[in-house]
Parts: sequence; C-alpha cells; structure tokens
Amino acid sequence: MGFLLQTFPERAAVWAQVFAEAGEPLYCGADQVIDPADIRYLACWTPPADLGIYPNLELVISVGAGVDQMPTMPEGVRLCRTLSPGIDEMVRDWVVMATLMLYRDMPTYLSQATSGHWKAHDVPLARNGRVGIMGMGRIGRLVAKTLGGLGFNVAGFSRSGTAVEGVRIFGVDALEPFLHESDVLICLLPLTDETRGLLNAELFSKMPKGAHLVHAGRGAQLDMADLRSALDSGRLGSAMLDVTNPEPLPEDHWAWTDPRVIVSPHVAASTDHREGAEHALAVLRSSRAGAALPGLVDTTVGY
Ligand code: NDP
Ligand code: OXD
Repeated sequence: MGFLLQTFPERAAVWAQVFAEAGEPLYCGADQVIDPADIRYLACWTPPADLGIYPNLELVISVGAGVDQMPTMPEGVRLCRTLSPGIDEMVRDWVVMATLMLYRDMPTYLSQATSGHWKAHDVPLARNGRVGIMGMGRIGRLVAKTLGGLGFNVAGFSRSGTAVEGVRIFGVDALEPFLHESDVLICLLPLTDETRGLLNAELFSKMPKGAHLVHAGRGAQLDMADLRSALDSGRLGSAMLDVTNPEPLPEDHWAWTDPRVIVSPHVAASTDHREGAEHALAVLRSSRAGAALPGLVDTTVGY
C-alpha cells in the first residue's frame, strides 16, 4: 500500500511529519516512487495527466475543498475532497467580511477616499438586511450561523432543499423567490455542470435593484461581462469576488479598477497543512477499515 503526495515543499514537509508521527509511510513526490504499481492513494491538487501510470490506484484526495479541477477518475478510482474546519472557518471569515463591507458601502467610501471626499451615506441596520446564501453545505451553514448571529435575515438555496435551523431554505425549483429577497447574494456553490455560468444577467435581473454579490464559489460560475452590465445598469450595487473568470484575473481586466468591485486572488481559504494531512490519514484509515470515506465525492453530481 503506497500513499503518494504531490505538492509543494512546505506542505510536503508537514505531511511527512504527520504521517511519520502516525507510523504511516508517505512518498513525497513521484520521483520517490520506485514501483508505480505500489501506489494505491494519491493526494494532490491536480493529478498527473495520465493516472494510468499507477495501475493499482484506488483513491485520489483533493488537497482542497473543491474537486472541479480534477479530471474524470479512471474506472474504480474513488475521489475525496479535503474536509477541514480551518477551510470552513477561513471562508466564513472572508464571506462575513465581504458581506459587511458591501452592506456598509465600503466600495463607495474607498472610492471617496481616493479623492479625500468626506461624505456620509445612509447607515443600514443588519437586521433590516436580507442575505441569500447559494450552497448550504459545510461552509454555507457556518456563514448562515454567523450572519444570522449579527442580525441579518438569512435565506439559503441548495439542491436538496434540506432544512437548516434558523434559515429559510429554498430548493432548486424556488430560485426566483430566493433571489427576489437577496439584498446580498453569497455564492458558495461547487462548480458542476449545473452551476457553471449560473451567475449571469438572467439571475441578476431577479435580484432587488442595487443588491450586492459576494462570490467565493468558483470563477466559472460567474459571467463577468454580465456582472459589469448589471453594475452599469444599477441592477447590482457592488460585488466582492474571491474567485474570478478567468483566474488569475489579467492585469488589465476592468474589474481590478472598477470602484464597485473588490477582488481578492482566491485567498478566502488555504488548506492548513496539518489539517489536510490529518484528513488524508482519516481517509486512509477509513478505506482500510472498509468504512465510509470522509469527503467522498459523488462523481455523478460533481461534488
Ligand atoms: P459542500 O459540498 O459541503 O456544499 C455544497 C452545497 O452546494 C450544498 O448545500 C449543495 O446542496 C449545494 N449545491 C450543489 N449543487 C447545487 C445546485 N446545482 N443548485 C443548488 N445548490 C447546489 O461544499 P462546501 O460548503 O465545503 O464548499 C462549497 C464550495 O466553496 C466548494 O465547492 C468550492 O467551490 C468553494 N470554496 C472556495 C474556497 C475559496 O478559497 N474561495 C475555499 C473552499 C471552498 P445539497 O445540500 O442539497 O447537497
Ligand atoms: C479549495 C479552495 O477548494 O481553496 O479548497 O478553493
């Protein structure tokens, strides 16, 4: 049973230590592998182009929360994503920051600051604000709890429409009423065939005039040209994007300098190395025991 990690040196060093502490062997890099037939487990962000070089591969683990960067797995190879409280908490913090910044008009004040312009605008109360969260999974639920705790009226949108305490939940057949009441729309959806390009002109047209967009899902869910038109028409007031389309955002892209948009370079979360390694060990042990795998991806739905 061989476990191969393909990653950058800082992460590899921590994983090597965590695996050594657990008494589990680990190959850090393909160059350490003498016999590819020994490899049963592979952890990486993106795998080698030809996974067939490991004929006995059973399982691939994405070192992040998402798996949209992964190719279709070969027959019989299972795919897991990383479950890590640190990822969930980091994204929650970014989303809460972004929601407050947009709701409290920070793009306008940052823009005024460039010319030293002291001008106050209306100050809204959180409890008068309606927040709509697309994706009520691990991260969406954490965000809902925090924003609800600040007083926002929180609604959630998910594929299954599973109930979440304290949140008005809308299923996929109720996207329109959900959008109607989203003064701040937060996207925390995985990228799948169903969510690609979902944040577009048609969707924006269903939101309250002047609403805001917080996007930390995946760049390919957003039509950036439609976002610009929605901002120009006043349909949307502002947007804060941690993920963009494309990524990285080109140096001369309009969104960098548009005062209504704040961009961060896909940094809402970065997997803590130790938590990632511990998750991989949990997957390894569950697999050996024939137990349910933490973070197992349902490849038929894509997340
Ligand atoms: P989960 O798998 O726990 O939750 C996904 C949620 O999305 C579920 O509620 C699911 O519905 C819902 N969903 C999936 N497809 C659809 C659809 N077509 N329509 C409506 N709802 C849908 O994921 P996480 O919360 O852990 O992470 C969510 C995403 O956040 C990741 O996939 C990744 O893209 C992004 N992310 C971004 C990071 C960043 O740094 N910017 C860092 C980490 C994650 P249901 O509950 O019914 O299954
Ligand atoms: C992730 C990410 O998927 O960083 O973990 O986006």
